[in-house]
Order: sequence, then C-alpha cells, then structure tokens
Amino acid sequence: PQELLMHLGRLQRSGVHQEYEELRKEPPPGTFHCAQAAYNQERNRYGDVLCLDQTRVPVLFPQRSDYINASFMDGYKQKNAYIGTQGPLERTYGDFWRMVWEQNVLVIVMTTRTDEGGRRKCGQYWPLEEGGQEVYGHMAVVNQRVDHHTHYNHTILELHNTETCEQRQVSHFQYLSWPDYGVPTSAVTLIDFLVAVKRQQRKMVKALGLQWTGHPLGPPMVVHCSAGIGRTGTFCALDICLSQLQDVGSLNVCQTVRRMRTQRAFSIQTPDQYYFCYNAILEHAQRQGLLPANQ
Ligand code: PTR
Ligand code: PTR
Repeated sequence: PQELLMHLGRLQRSGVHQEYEELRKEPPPGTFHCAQAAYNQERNRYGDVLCLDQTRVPVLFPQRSDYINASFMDGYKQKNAYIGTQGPLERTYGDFWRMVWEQNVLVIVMTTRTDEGGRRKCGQYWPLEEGGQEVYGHMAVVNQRVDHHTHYNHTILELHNTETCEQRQVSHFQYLSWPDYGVPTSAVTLIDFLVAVKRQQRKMVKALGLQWTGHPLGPPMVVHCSAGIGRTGTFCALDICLSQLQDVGSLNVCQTVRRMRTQRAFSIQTPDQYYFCYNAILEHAQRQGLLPANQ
C-alpha cells in the first residue's frame, strides 16, 4: 500500500481534475422516467437532479406516489450500503420517514446545514430540541438527546410507527462544516466524523443482534446533503476507498466514483470534491503511519 499511496501523493491536481472531467462525460446508464413524471416533479428538490429508475428506493406503502428522490448505492463489499437522497422537502417529510422505517435504517448522515448563504438547502425534518416531538405522516419522531461535537451533532431520535405502534431508535449525525459545491474545511475532521458514524452503525447492528437478519453489516445508512449528489457522493466514495485500503491495502478512486455514478447519477459535483477524496485518503494514511508525513 505504501507504494500506491506514494504514487497517489505525487499526482498533480490538474491530472486528478482531468480524470474527473473524463468521468463526468460518461452518461448515466439508465432512465429517469419516474423522477420526470409530471406528478412527481414536486417531489424533486432540484429539477435537474433526478434519480435513476434502476436504483431508486420505492416507498413500499405510499400514500400517493411511491417516488422519493433516493437511490440505493453499494458500499465496499456491501450491496445497498447507503441510500443517497436529497435533503427532505416539507412535502416529502412523511415519505422520508416512511422510507427510513421500511428500509430499517439505523443511521442518518446529513452533510449540510438546513440554511446556507441565506438559502434553504434542506428542510428541518426532525425535532431539533431535546424532548421535542413532531409527527410526519404516520411516523412520530421524538428527539431524545443531542450530543454537540465541534464539527457535528449526534442526535438520538425515537421513531414511532403510529400504524403498528412499534418504535425504534435512529441515530442522526449532522456534519456542520461543508458548504455545497465546496470541500470540507478539514479532511481530518470529516474522517473523524465518518469513523464516529461507522462506530455507531456497528454498535446499533450489534445491539439488535438476531433481530437484524439482513446483511451482517446492517441495513443501509441514509446519506443526504441538499441535492444528495455532491457532498453525499464524496462522503460515500471516501468511506468505500478507506474501507478497501484497510481491508486489502489498495484502492481506486476513479473506479469507485464511476460505479457510484451508475447508481446515484451525478455523484460528486466538482473537480475539487474529487481531488478532496485523494487528499483525504493521503491525510488519513499519514495519520495511520502508512505514509511518511512529508509526502
Ligand atoms: N440545481 C441545483 C444547483 O444548481 O445548485 C442542483 C444542486 C444543488 C446540485 C446542490 C448539487 C448540490 O450540492 P449537494 O449535492 O452537495 O447538495
Ligand atoms: N445544478 C447542477 C449543476 O449545475 O451542477 C445540476 C447538474 C447535475 C448538472 C448533474 C449536471 C449534472 O451532471 P454531471 O455531474 O454529470 O455533469
């Protein structure tokens, strides 16, 4: 791995940008019929950020349309490790929570603030205050506790299905230092965030024990930003590459992003977000002692 990492460390920003531009030219390998249907228009936050029919997450028991702007994405050696989705709109809060329930989601990762630069990027789709409670369609959500960290908040939510009277716990992680179309202020703090998210997912899967009969790594994690492509794609690509590096000592950013874009179209929005993946991997490798610090 050291040789590979040294090689990555020698790559020029311009070469990496070029690689991204090549990827960007590859058209999405599917159709967008459902996302484009007239009656689903109001369910997309951005008219130009649609999801592929082939990988979209259907709402299983919809109130009206089964369409939500959300896509299954594979992780490292894990099918459907993530659901990449847009920041919920007020009119889709009910669908969002129903999807979380139906897909048995334990962890929600939010990499945006609700408002940035005076513009709404994502709805306030969960009760913000400790002890607060809100009802979204058939789901009631209670905020049990908020832990504030320097760069992120971790909120424990209790989800009540008012139709079946069952309840479950869901962890909500919000990263606070990442503007859209930008890159995080620090790779180290984003990786610390990623590690905290993964630790919580493992802990929750383990606590469920035999009740969780699906994949040993657990149900999909919901990952969203505003459009659910730029920051969401960067976060997932980084997770996949670091998992592969840890497992087999190699990684391939280009292949990872290419594959991801076939599942969540348009994942990673800027050359700098793509370059950030490389840099974050290198910073992580230095911290792990896999690379000399002067690289
Ligand atoms: N049409 C929107 C725009 O032009 O800004 C689409 C968009 C918004 C695309 C945000 C990506 C965005 O970033 P992210 O996926 O990180 O929220
Ligand atoms: N508002 C987004 C943008 O201008 O980047 C909308 C958009 C999304 C445009 C995806 C193009 C997109 O495709 P690609 O990332 O493949 O160029």
